[in-house]
Amino acid sequence: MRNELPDFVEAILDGDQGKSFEIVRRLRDKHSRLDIYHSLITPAMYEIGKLWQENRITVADEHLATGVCDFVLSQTEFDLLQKPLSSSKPKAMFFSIEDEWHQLGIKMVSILFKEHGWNVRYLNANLPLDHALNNAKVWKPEVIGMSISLAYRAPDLPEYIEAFNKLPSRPTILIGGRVMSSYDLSSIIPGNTMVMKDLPELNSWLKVKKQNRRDGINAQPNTSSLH
Ligand code: B12
Repeated sequence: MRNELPDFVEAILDGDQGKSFEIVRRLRDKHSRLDIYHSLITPAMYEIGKLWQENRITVADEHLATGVCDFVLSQTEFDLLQKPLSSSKPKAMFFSIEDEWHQLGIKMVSILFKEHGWNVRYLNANLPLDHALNNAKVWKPEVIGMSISLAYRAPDLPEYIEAFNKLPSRPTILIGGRVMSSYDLSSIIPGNTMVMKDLPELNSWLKVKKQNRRDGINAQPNTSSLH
């Protein structure tokens, strides 16, 4: 997929939805969603970040590229259109914490959960704790996934985790995002939280979960990724 990366970056910077989508559509014949998210769209957005940081593109260019990526991501979700809640499927909710506007990563995570047969609520970015908590109390998801990109937002994470840990439904809490893959935050993250560095790690966990469900076992988190 390395060959397509420069063309994809150019297409999103041009605001060219057709070309960007066409690149992804062609790759989808041979590659999984996971591969496309991990090896094309994520590195493309990191490259946009680098160009932005080096002042080689403007904020407007970066916004345009983000919008096209979001469009392409939504297209990859089309064959997973969710039917009304299916009681046989487990539930998972996802969001980025308050004042955290980065949302492409958590959107990818939510789509991968759908692909693995979950009922998903994707609550987008910038979700204050009380609203997240209310939704979790009423909907009772088995998994709550949060994303964080900005290092300065990390100090708020423990408050979210502690609040979800007190829920009687005892959800599994997943945390990921740029901050989690770039820094060791184990000192501020409560011990029973699953911190994931990337999508392949998430995908392995989802596979184990699926297999355990088939076997009638309630999957225990992989202790290697516990912090
Ligand atoms: C696009 C972008 C924006 C857009 C976001 C729009 C949107 N709708 O998402 C906008 C313009 C809003 C924005 C604003 C800002 N941004 Co910005 N942004 C970016 C950029 C270029 C790309 C982000 C992105 O989409 N990446 C692609 C996704 C797919 O990657 P990801 O989030 O890491 O997710 C992957 C994994 O981490 C993982 N993952 C993510 N979440 C989860 C969750 C779980 C449960 C799991 C399992 C896995 C997982 O899976 C994903 C797929 O591989 C990055 C550069 C970068 N390197 O990321 C900067 C970047 C994140 N931004 C940065 C900054 C500084 C800002 C601003 C403060 C700038 C400003 N001065 O205003 C504001 C803050 C706004 C706010 N309060 O949130 C810095 C952060 C630096 C830091 N140390 O914290 C970066 C790194 C740019 C830079 N190089 O300086 N930004």
